[in-house]
Amino acid sequence: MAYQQEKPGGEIAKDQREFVEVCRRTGDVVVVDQQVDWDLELGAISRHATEMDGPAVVFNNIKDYPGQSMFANPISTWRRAAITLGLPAHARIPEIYAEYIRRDSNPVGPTLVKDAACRDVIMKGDRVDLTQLATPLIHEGDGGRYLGTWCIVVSKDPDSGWVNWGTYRFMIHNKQYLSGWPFAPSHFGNLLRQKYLTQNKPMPVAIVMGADQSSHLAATSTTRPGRDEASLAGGLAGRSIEIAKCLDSDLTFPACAEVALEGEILPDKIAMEGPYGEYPGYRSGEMGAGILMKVNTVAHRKNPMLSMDCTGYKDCSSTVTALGGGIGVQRALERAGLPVTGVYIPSEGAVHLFIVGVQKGKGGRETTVKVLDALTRNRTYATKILVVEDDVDIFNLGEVLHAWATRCHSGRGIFIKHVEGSAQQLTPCYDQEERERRAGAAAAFDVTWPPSWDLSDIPIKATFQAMYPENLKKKVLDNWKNYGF
Ligand SMILES: Cc1cc2nc3c(=O)[nH]c(=O)nc-3n(C[C@H](O)[C@H](O)[C@H](O)COP(=O)(O)O)c2cc1C
Ligand SMILES: [Mn+2]
Repeated sequence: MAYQQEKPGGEIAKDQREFVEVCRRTGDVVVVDQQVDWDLELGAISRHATEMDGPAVVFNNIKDYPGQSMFANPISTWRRAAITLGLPAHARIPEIYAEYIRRDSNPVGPTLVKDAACRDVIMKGDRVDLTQLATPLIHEGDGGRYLGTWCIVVSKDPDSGWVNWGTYRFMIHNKQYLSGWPFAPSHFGNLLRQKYLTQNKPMPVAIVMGADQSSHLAATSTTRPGRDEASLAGGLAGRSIEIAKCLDSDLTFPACAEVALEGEILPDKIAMEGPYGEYPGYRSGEMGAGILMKVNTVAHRKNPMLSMDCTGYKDCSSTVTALGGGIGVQRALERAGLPVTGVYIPSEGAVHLFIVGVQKGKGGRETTVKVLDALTRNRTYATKILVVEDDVDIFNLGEVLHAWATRCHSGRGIFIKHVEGSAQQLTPCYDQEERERRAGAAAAFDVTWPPSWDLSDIPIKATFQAMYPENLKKKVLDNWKNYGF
């Protein structure tokens, strides 16, 4: 299918259905009316589509689930990240980053409304049956059917009242229970441990699906604790997001969501969870102890359109982390006083490879080691960090690879740091024993010229840009067509 060059018109979709419509106009969604099986077929189609950098998919005809549909891979390409931010679908990655930064710096508080779109059908108590929602078995070998992937998980700090939105995976345990696996250092993991488990209190929680993409993008961003993701979503959308209260608690969620599950994490129970085909691009872990959520209320629209990320190599998770995460990392490095000019976390590197741009002449060993220290302090997601000078376009992987291969001194330009307690356990190259200790390592590559070198010592790039006089370059470009190109 050919992509259209049409502008999405600058408007930002207010809910999931509008977003699908905008994607339809730009060729960024395929609507599948043919029946597909929730048992692996839906997942296989979604996986193949995202690996091709292809369109998102709406499945309208899911075996055993008449009347329900599924929106898969909402933001797994840069085109759909651009559309989410109201940019033309063909916007370049640096433009998408710049737009995100602009919107992120202008948060807009949410508006509390009475009605939520998802109240057409309500199941409560014993009538709750999670298997009545069209939930796929996404990959072969998954521990179960994952219902929460492209979801917003709502929780609250009972002391400050801060409401946290995040995206964390949840698997159907049985009709009334879900099991989950929030990383220990996530906001949800922290709140659960510090504010509920230690007091043996159940934690109220809501999981919503099929909201507007501004809210989903905000939920997946890397923000500081205490920052209101609903206001960030408002900034990303350029308008106040309508939020509604849960039926059973005062948790608030995007009022346009198609499905809302309300319940509580039980402090004294664990449940088996995983394995799952995860964002590093591998099936990660074995079935292990996860948290257990009792679902007390299910509410959904009459013909709900659920949402999912077909997690794995080049998924929504690694794409949105490239955006919100890259900018979060840049801010953290700026706060640490480093001469950073940009951060790119390419989805091909699955959140393990961070490319950090620094001002020309301010690189070298000292800066590289400081970047390595800053990026291994709390959560060690990056296992490879490339520090490059700003004459290298960090968004151009070819240029970055060229600089890395040629400028990084293999004898003295590589720095390694071992971490204990902060490593990301899903990192594929860690062994079981390291995972248990949350131990790991990160390497930083100094891809900059030594600051001690004179300008005259620095090799000149053998490129069109660098090797010819300005007036000749201009002449060549002006005559490009005349030469016969
Ligand atoms: C589809 C998807 C699934 C995710 N699953 C998890 C998960 O199971 N556990 C987790 O801790 N983080 C998961 N993440 C990453 C978090 O969403 C991300 O770290 C985000 O910043 C969390 O918000 P927080 O900073 O409010 O904790 C997932 C992200 C996406 C996009
Ligand atoms: Mn948060």
